[in-house]
Amino acid sequence: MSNQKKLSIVVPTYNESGNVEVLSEKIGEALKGVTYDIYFIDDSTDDTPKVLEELTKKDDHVHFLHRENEKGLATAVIKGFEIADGDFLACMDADLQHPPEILRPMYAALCSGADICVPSRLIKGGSDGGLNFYRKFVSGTARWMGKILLPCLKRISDPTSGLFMFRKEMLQGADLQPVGWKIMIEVLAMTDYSLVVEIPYSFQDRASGESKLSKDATMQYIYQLFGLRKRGRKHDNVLVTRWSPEFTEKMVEKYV
Ligand SMILES: Nc1nc2c(ncn2[C@@H]2O[C@H](COP(=O)(O)OP(=O)(O)OP(=O)(O)O)[C@@H](O)[C@H]2O)c(=O)[nH]1
Ligand SMILES: [Mg+2]
Repeated sequence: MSNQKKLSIVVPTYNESGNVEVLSEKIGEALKGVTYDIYFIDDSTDDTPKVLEELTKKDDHVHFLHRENEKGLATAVIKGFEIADGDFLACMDADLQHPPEILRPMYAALCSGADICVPSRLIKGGSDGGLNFYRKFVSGTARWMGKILLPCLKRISDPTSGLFMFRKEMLQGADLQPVGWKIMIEVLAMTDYSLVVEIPYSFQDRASGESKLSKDATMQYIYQLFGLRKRGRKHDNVLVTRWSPEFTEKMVEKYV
Protein backbone atom coordinates (compact mmCIF):
# COMPACT_ATOMS: atom_id res chain seq x y z
CA MET A 1 0.00 0.00 0.00
CA SER A 2 1.50 3.35 -0.93
CA ASN A 3 1.51 6.01 1.72
CA GLN A 4 1.55 9.75 1.47
CA LYS A 5 2.78 10.67 4.95
CA LYS A 6 6.27 12.12 4.78
CA LEU A 7 8.91 10.93 7.23
CA SER A 8 11.86 13.10 8.28
CA ILE A 9 14.71 11.34 10.07
CA VAL A 10 16.89 13.52 12.28
CA VAL A 11 20.41 12.19 12.85
CA PRO A 12 22.79 14.04 15.22
CA THR A 13 26.42 13.60 14.18
CA TYR A 14 29.68 14.22 15.93
CA ASN A 15 32.69 12.77 14.08
CA GLU A 16 30.80 10.04 12.24
CA SER A 17 32.52 10.28 8.83
CA GLY A 18 32.80 6.49 8.57
CA ASN A 19 29.09 5.94 9.16
CA VAL A 20 26.93 8.55 7.45
CA GLU A 21 27.14 7.20 3.91
CA VAL A 22 26.34 3.60 4.86
CA LEU A 23 23.54 4.85 7.09
CA SER A 24 21.93 6.88 4.26
CA GLU A 25 22.15 3.91 1.90
CA LYS A 26 20.59 1.57 4.43
CA ILE A 27 17.82 4.05 5.22
CA GLY A 28 17.10 4.25 1.47
CA GLU A 29 16.84 0.45 1.26
CA ALA A 30 14.63 0.29 4.35
CA LEU A 31 12.22 2.96 3.15
CA LYS A 32 11.58 1.94 -0.46
CA GLY A 33 8.19 3.38 -1.48
CA VAL A 34 8.06 5.79 1.48
CA THR A 35 8.46 9.56 1.10
CA TYR A 36 11.31 10.50 3.41
CA ASP A 37 14.28 12.74 3.98
CA ILE A 38 17.24 12.76 6.36
CA TYR A 39 18.50 15.76 8.33
CA PHE A 40 22.02 15.35 9.66
CA ILE A 41 22.69 17.94 12.36
CA ASP A 42 26.43 17.98 12.60
CA ASP A 43 28.90 19.39 15.13
CA SER A 44 31.90 17.42 13.91
CA THR A 45 35.53 18.42 14.04
CA ASP A 46 36.62 15.69 11.57
CA ASP A 47 35.76 15.48 7.87
CA THR A 48 32.11 14.47 8.43
CA PRO A 49 30.84 17.81 6.93
CA LYS A 50 32.81 17.10 3.73
CA VAL A 51 31.39 13.60 3.50
CA LEU A 52 27.88 14.99 4.11
CA GLU A 53 28.38 17.68 1.46
CA GLU A 54 29.28 14.98 -1.09
CA LEU A 55 26.34 12.90 0.05
CA THR A 56 23.83 15.73 -0.55
CA LYS A 57 25.08 15.88 -4.16
CA LYS A 58 24.47 12.16 -4.66
CA ASP A 59 21.27 11.69 -2.70
CA ASP A 60 18.32 14.13 -2.81
CA HIS A 61 16.95 12.73 0.42
CA VAL A 62 19.90 14.04 2.41
CA HIS A 63 20.11 17.50 4.03
CA PHE A 64 22.65 18.63 6.54
CA LEU A 65 23.35 21.51 8.85
CA HIS A 66 26.86 21.99 10.18
CA ARG A 67 27.06 24.04 13.38
CA GLU A 68 30.29 25.87 14.16
CA ASN A 69 29.24 27.62 17.34
CA GLU A 70 26.98 25.15 19.03
CA LYS A 71 27.46 21.63 20.32
CA GLY A 72 25.44 18.99 22.07
CA LEU A 73 23.28 16.05 21.18
CA ALA A 74 20.07 17.51 22.62
CA THR A 75 20.32 20.91 20.94
CA ALA A 76 21.16 19.16 17.66
CA VAL A 77 18.09 16.92 17.74
CA ILE A 78 15.77 19.77 18.73
CA LYS A 79 17.19 21.88 15.88
CA GLY A 80 16.50 18.97 13.52
CA PHE A 81 12.91 18.71 14.74
CA GLU A 82 12.46 22.45 14.10
CA ILE A 83 13.69 22.42 10.52
CA ALA A 84 12.43 19.01 9.35
CA ASP A 85 9.09 19.21 7.58
CA GLY A 86 7.87 15.58 7.66
CA ASP A 87 4.44 14.62 9.02
CA PHE A 88 6.33 12.06 11.07
CA LEU A 89 9.69 12.77 12.74
CA ALA A 90 12.20 10.13 13.75
CA CYS A 91 15.42 10.37 15.71
CA MET A 92 18.23 7.87 15.16
CA ASP A 93 21.94 7.63 16.01
CA ALA A 94 24.46 7.77 13.17
CA ASP A 95 26.63 4.86 14.26
CA LEU A 96 24.29 2.06 13.05
CA GLN A 97 23.59 0.86 16.59
CA HIS A 98 19.97 1.51 15.67
CA PRO A 99 19.41 -0.76 12.65
CA PRO A 100 17.93 1.37 9.84
CA GLU A 101 15.56 -1.49 8.83
CA ILE A 102 13.54 -0.73 11.96
CA LEU A 103 12.34 2.53 10.38
CA ARG A 104 9.89 0.64 8.16
CA PRO A 105 7.94 -1.00 11.02
CA MET A 106 8.13 2.28 12.98
CA TYR A 107 6.55 4.05 10.03
CA ALA A 108 3.88 1.31 9.87
CA ALA A 109 3.14 1.87 13.57
CA LEU A 110 2.44 5.56 12.98
CA CYS A 111 0.38 4.85 9.84
CA SER A 112 -1.69 2.42 11.91
CA GLY A 113 -2.62 5.21 14.35
CA ALA A 114 0.17 5.33 16.94
CA ASP A 115 1.24 8.80 18.06
CA ILE A 116 4.69 7.64 19.01
CA CYS A 117 6.65 4.46 18.31
CA VAL A 118 9.31 3.44 20.82
CA PRO A 119 11.32 0.44 19.61
CA SER A 120 12.47 -1.80 22.43
CA ARG A 121 15.49 -4.00 23.02
CA LEU A 122 13.78 -5.50 26.03
CA ILE A 123 10.61 -7.15 24.72
CA LYS A 124 10.12 -10.48 22.94
CA GLY A 125 12.07 -10.41 19.67
CA GLY A 126 14.42 -7.62 20.81
CA SER A 127 17.99 -7.74 22.10
CA ASP A 128 20.55 -5.41 23.66
CA GLY A 129 23.36 -7.55 22.26
CA GLY A 130 25.67 -4.64 21.43
CA LEU A 131 26.13 -3.66 25.10
CA ASN A 132 28.75 -5.00 27.51
CA PHE A 133 27.91 -5.75 31.15
CA TYR A 134 28.89 -2.28 32.38
CA ARG A 135 26.77 -0.50 29.75
CA LYS A 136 23.83 -2.83 30.47
CA PHE A 137 24.10 -1.92 34.13
CA VAL A 138 24.27 1.83 33.43
CA SER A 139 21.38 1.63 31.00
CA GLY A 140 19.29 -0.49 33.42
CA THR A 141 19.91 1.98 36.27
CA ALA A 142 18.97 4.92 34.04
CA ARG A 143 15.71 3.19 33.07
CA TRP A 144 14.89 2.34 36.66
CA MET A 145 15.45 5.95 37.83
CA GLY A 146 13.40 7.30 34.94
CA LYS A 147 10.46 5.05 35.74
CA ILE A 148 10.55 5.99 39.42
CA LEU A 149 10.70 9.73 38.80
CA LEU A 150 8.46 10.08 35.74
CA PRO A 151 5.09 8.30 35.70
CA CYS A 152 4.87 8.62 31.89
CA LEU A 153 7.85 6.23 31.53
CA LYS A 154 6.47 3.53 33.80
CA ARG A 155 4.82 1.36 31.18
CA ILE A 156 7.39 1.95 28.43
CA SER A 157 9.94 -0.82 28.39
CA ASP A 158 12.88 0.99 26.75
CA PRO A 159 12.44 4.75 27.17
CA THR A 160 16.09 5.79 27.37
CA SER A 161 17.43 5.03 23.90
CA GLY A 162 17.79 7.64 21.16
CA LEU A 163 15.49 5.83 18.72
CA PHE A 164 11.87 6.91 18.29
CA MET A 165 9.30 8.25 15.81
CA PHE A 166 6.31 10.50 16.44
CA ARG A 167 3.79 12.85 14.82
CA LYS A 168 5.30 16.28 14.22
CA GLU A 169 2.06 17.96 15.33
CA MET A 170 2.76 16.73 18.87
CA LEU A 171 5.47 19.40 19.12
CA GLN A 172 3.00 22.29 18.83
CA GLY A 173 3.19 24.17 22.11
CA ALA A 174 5.66 21.68 23.63
CA ASP A 175 8.45 23.25 25.63
CA LEU A 176 11.35 20.91 24.82
CA GLN A 177 14.49 21.90 26.66
CA PRO A 178 17.82 20.74 25.31
CA VAL A 179 19.13 19.31 28.55
CA GLY A 180 21.44 16.33 28.44
CA TRP A 181 21.42 13.29 26.29
CA LYS A 182 17.93 11.76 26.40
CA ILE A 183 15.63 13.54 24.00
CA MET A 184 13.00 10.83 23.91
CA ILE A 185 12.09 11.27 27.57
CA GLU A 186 11.74 15.02 26.95
CA VAL A 187 9.23 14.25 24.17
CA LEU A 188 7.43 11.61 26.27
CA ALA A 189 7.09 14.00 29.21
CA MET A 190 6.38 17.30 27.43
CA THR A 191 3.94 16.38 24.65
CA ASP A 192 0.36 15.07 24.51
CA TYR A 193 -0.36 11.66 22.97
CA SER A 194 -2.71 8.78 23.47
CA LEU A 195 -1.21 5.71 21.79
CA VAL A 196 2.36 4.43 22.15
CA VAL A 197 3.47 1.36 20.16
CA GLU A 198 6.52 -0.67 21.13
CA ILE A 199 8.18 -2.90 18.56
CA PRO A 200 11.15 -5.23 19.12
CA TYR A 201 14.62 -4.55 17.68
CA SER A 202 18.18 -5.75 18.13
CA PHE A 203 20.68 -3.14 19.27
CA GLN A 204 23.99 -3.38 17.39
CA ASP A 205 27.66 -2.67 18.02
CA ARG A 206 28.87 0.78 16.94
CA ALA A 207 29.91 0.31 13.26
CA SER A 208 32.80 2.79 13.16
CA GLY A 209 34.20 5.74 15.15
CA GLU A 210 34.14 6.33 18.89
CA SER A 211 31.51 6.74 21.58
CA LYS A 212 30.81 10.35 22.63
CA LEU A 213 29.03 9.40 25.81
CA SER A 214 30.63 11.61 28.47
CA LYS A 215 30.72 11.36 32.25
CA ASP A 216 28.64 14.58 32.41
CA ALA A 217 25.80 12.69 30.73
CA THR A 218 24.84 10.95 33.99
CA MET A 219 24.51 14.22 35.95
CA GLN A 220 22.67 15.86 33.06
CA TYR A 221 20.25 12.94 32.98
CA ILE A 222 19.45 13.24 36.69
CA TYR A 223 18.99 17.01 36.33
CA GLN A 224 16.72 16.42 33.33
CA LEU A 225 14.59 13.86 35.23
CA PHE A 226 13.99 16.20 38.18
CA GLY A 227 13.22 19.08 35.80
CA LEU A 228 10.69 16.97 33.88
CA ARG A 229 9.10 15.79 37.11
CA LYS A 230 8.15 19.43 37.72
CA ARG A 231 7.48 20.58 34.15
CA GLY A 232 6.06 17.39 32.60
CA ARG A 233 2.45 17.04 31.45
CA LYS A 234 -0.06 14.56 32.83
CA HIS A 235 -0.50 11.35 30.82
CA ASP A 236 -3.52 9.69 32.41
CA ASN A 237 -5.14 8.21 29.32
CA VAL A 238 -2.24 6.80 27.39
CA LEU A 239 -2.43 3.32 25.93
CA VAL A 240 0.90 1.49 25.46
CA THR A 241 0.76 -1.54 23.16
CA ARG A 242 3.50 -4.02 22.40
CA TRP A 243 3.79 -5.64 18.97
CA SER A 244 5.22 -9.15 18.59
CA PRO A 245 7.67 -9.78 15.72
CA GLU A 246 4.91 -11.64 13.80
CA PHE A 247 2.35 -8.88 14.29
CA THR A 248 4.94 -6.26 13.33
CA GLU A 249 5.48 -8.05 10.00
CA LYS A 250 1.75 -8.12 9.33
CA MET A 251 1.41 -4.43 10.09
CA VAL A 252 4.28 -3.56 7.74
CA GLU A 253 2.53 -5.49 4.97
CA LYS A 254 -0.73 -3.76 5.68
CA TYR A 255 0.44 -0.19 6.08
CA VAL A 256 3.63 0.40 4.09
N1 LIG B 1 25.36 16.97 16.61
C1 LIG B 1 25.87 16.29 17.64
N2 LIG B 1 25.76 14.95 17.69
C2 LIG B 1 26.29 14.30 18.74
C3 LIG B 1 26.96 14.96 19.80
N3 LIG B 1 27.39 14.01 20.68
C4 LIG B 1 26.99 12.81 20.19
N4 LIG B 1 26.35 12.98 19.01
C5 LIG B 1 25.73 11.94 18.16
O1 LIG B 1 24.72 11.33 18.93
C6 LIG B 1 24.62 9.94 18.61
C7 LIG B 1 24.80 9.14 19.89
O2 LIG B 1 26.13 9.24 20.35
P1 LIG B 1 27.00 7.94 20.72
O3 LIG B 1 28.41 8.35 20.95
O4 LIG B 1 26.76 6.88 19.71
O5 LIG B 1 26.36 7.56 22.13
P2 LIG B 1 25.95 6.14 22.63
O6 LIG B 1 25.26 5.37 21.52
O7 LIG B 1 25.19 6.33 23.86
O8 LIG B 1 27.34 5.49 22.93
P3 LIG B 1 28.00 4.18 22.21
O9 LIG B 1 27.10 3.02 22.59
O10 LIG B 1 29.32 4.03 22.85
O11 LIG B 1 28.03 4.45 20.75
C8 LIG B 1 25.67 9.67 17.55
O12 LIG B 1 25.07 9.76 16.28
C9 LIG B 1 26.66 10.81 17.76
O13 LIG B 1 27.40 11.14 16.62
C10 LIG B 1 27.08 16.40 19.72
O14 LIG B 1 27.66 17.07 20.57
N5 LIG B 1 26.53 17.00 18.63
MG1 LIG C 1 26.20 5.00 19.78
